[in-house]
Amino acid sequence: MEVLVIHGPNLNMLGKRDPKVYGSSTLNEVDAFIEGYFKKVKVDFFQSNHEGEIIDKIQQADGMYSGIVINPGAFTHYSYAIRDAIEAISIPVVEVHISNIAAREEFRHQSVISAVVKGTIAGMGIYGYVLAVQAIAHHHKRI
Ligand code: CA2
Repeated sequence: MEVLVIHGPNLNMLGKRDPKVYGSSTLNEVDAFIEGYFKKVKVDFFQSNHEGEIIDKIQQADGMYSGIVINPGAFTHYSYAIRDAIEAISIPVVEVHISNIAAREEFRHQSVISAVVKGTIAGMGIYGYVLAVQAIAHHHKRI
């Protein structure tokens, strides 16, 4: 089983600012944290600040991975292009937010992505990524 984790815009800044909202781990530490949970699942990681690169990656992942875990960053709230890319693929996609977007500013309450993913995990910090990978393994009856 192989799962692709996609980190959207500004998540390369993790650990460098806003530790109260997003924790103090850097993106590399987050990736190592996720990887450390799984022996039987190969996890690949991709980060981009660019919408088109994220869309390219989603399209390329279809059929190549057992599923995608995506934190679309602020694209969550307005990117119909990422939503369309997810809707067009066949593998399961799980949306993750480190923070509880429902408890933050009004503009973060809406996700245009949520309707086209298998499920969404928000507010569980970086552990949410682990839950999302587990959800994909469970979807394939691996756990
Ligand atoms: O809670 C999340 O994971 C978000 O997807 C993170 C996005 C935000 O726009 C969403 O509303 C919720 C922002 C990621 C920016 O991450 C930073 C981390 C450290 C310093 C600066 C930005």
